[in-house]
Amino acid sequence: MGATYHVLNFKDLNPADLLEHDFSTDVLIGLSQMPKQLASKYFYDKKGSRLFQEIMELSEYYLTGCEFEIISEQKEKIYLEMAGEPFNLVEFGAGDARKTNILLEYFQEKGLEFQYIPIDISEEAMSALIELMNRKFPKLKTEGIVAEYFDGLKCLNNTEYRKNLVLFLGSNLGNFDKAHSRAFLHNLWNILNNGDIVVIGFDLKKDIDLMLKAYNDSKGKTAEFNLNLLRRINRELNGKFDLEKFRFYAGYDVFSGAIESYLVSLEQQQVFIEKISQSFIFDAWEPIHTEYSYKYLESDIEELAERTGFLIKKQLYDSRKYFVDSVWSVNKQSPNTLEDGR
Ligand code: AVI
Repeated sequence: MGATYHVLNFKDLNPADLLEHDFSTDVLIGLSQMPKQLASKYFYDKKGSRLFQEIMELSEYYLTGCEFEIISEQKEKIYLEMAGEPFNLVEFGAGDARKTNILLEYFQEKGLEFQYIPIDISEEAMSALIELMNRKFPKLKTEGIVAEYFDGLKCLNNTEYRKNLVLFLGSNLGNFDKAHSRAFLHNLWNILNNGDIVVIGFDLKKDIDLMLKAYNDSKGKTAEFNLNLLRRINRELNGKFDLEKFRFYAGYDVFSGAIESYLVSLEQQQVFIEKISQSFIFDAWEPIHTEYSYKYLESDIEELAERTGFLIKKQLYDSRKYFVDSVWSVNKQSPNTLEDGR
């Protein structure tokens, strides 16, 4: 037993995937586009992962507290879905798995037979998690995978047949745009078996000021988290970004339902990135888009489940109804409707 992890290697991927997975290529493509963009998946280097932990501890960032409350108080409702047969507990974007720990403890107390498969993009976060698992749950078989979500899915394909409980907590799905969330869930549906359970955390649409405060926190942690991406480019790609010449901005788009985050150039400037042998010109007030954080209506969630082949079994809300952990089961009885283009 015990906990181990492996890093998904480039050799595990097919050549078409390689392009997608190179930081320098993504930076080159993203900064050559109009409007410029950098993907939020690159936030999570060692410093970025630590900053995200700090964000999760802020009361303004209500999402974590809400989900903590849901899991602490309604864990039995998830347990009841899984009692009876051995299963894999797969978690996408596990991070420090603080909320999942509550479930792991509870499942062990109840004598459930399962193995834990956390998937996370950050090797630093994964190695800390594996250390924690060895300390806290030495008897639990844990096999971590360091990979992006879509690649992590490919690994699951290889696991032996067992019932699956898939966790996608923390509103992580909200960082995908609509097309990517559907594609991810559709791929997940393809891999899973009829009756497997998926628990997805959705941040619900609410008072706009409250949502804005969560991303414009008074300690400036979210700004640091975004700016750290430029620091990462400087360190890993030998870039020449002056962080003082950019500011963070987050706004809410009522039509798309997303908090949209940007780094805005404070002056006209040219930035050289040595590893990609290219300079990028920024106008004064030109933005780089860094992140979408989508918020949902209940009807959005219902539509998403239906279109991707899932049945909603339970909606677990926090007491303020800010957040929902939506419990879905894989429905392979009726045809999946993703392809019909509705
Ligand atoms: C990981 N993800 C769900 C967070 C979010 O709310 O979009 C990342 C984050 N960005 C700024 N603060 C937190």
